Amino acid sequence: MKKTISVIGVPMDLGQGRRGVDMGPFSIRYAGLKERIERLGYTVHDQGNVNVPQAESHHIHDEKLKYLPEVTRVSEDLASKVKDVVEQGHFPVILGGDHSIAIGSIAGITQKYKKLGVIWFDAHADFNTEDSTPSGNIHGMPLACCLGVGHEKLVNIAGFAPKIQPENVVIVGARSVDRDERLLLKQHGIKVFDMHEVDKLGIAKVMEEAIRIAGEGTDGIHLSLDLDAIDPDMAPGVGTPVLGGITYREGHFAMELLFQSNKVISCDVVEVNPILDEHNKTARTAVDLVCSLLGEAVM
Ligand code: B3U
Ligand code: MN
Ligand code: MN
Repeated sequence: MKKTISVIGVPMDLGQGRRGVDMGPFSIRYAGLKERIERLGYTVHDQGNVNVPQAESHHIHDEKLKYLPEVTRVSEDLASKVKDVVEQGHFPVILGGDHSIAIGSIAGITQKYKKLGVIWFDAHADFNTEDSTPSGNIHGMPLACCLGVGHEKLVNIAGFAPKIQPENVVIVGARSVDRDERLLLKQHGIKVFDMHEVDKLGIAKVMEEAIRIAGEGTDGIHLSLDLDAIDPDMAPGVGTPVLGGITYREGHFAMELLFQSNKVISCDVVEVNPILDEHNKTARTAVDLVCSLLGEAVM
């Protein structure tokens, strides 16, 4: 029997500086997410959206941690929604919103999957803290938070920390990492397959290693898919596009290998911004990738 997929939207744009990413869940649904997944033989429950406060009705109190109280509140809400869904045995597909939502999604998933492996697909490392951040944007910090590194409010979502261990975490697709962030990654022993390594080793070898790191001895793998990992030619609608990304074919091949590993239990799909997009191309790329992750090409 195929797993039931639960879709949860998080229209969050408080974790970064460019408006419009709050419409990500709408644009991904509009691109046919539910119908496409149903066509693969899954049952899909759309759980609707988590409530996110409007930026205009709130002030920035801390330039190094913008909208900290609001992001904290949404993360707690999301964590409890995701926990319910995984406890029912569903596979959550969590739609951002900016990448700060991964703090809440991983806090929810790890209440069931205690030893979780994480594959972080991203042009960035999202490993800043309030001390290293160049922007104060929390979407540059979620991976660090999940490892217990960062502001105590964000680190302790759902009342425990850390959520994950460095030896089960791997970043794929990085090509824009800040100087201090790089030191933090080294210090915490995080494996990073940047674009140099994707070019050198090929995506098949990179994914084989990534699946080993995140999958061996863990209860499952969570894929946190930032669309800016993909090259801007297929994913132009993101807040911080970076040239030289994962190609469409590499992206699909990576998703197919993840499907074949049989270890993926959940995913985030983040940073899709329809205001910056070309005719919803990025949302369509996102749906295509999720379908490959769920076995569309290799049934
Ligand atoms: N590392 C930078 C930029 C950034 C992180 N994530 C995205 N952009 N999408 C920062 O602000 O922390
Ligand atoms: Mn990211
Ligand atoms: Mn990114």
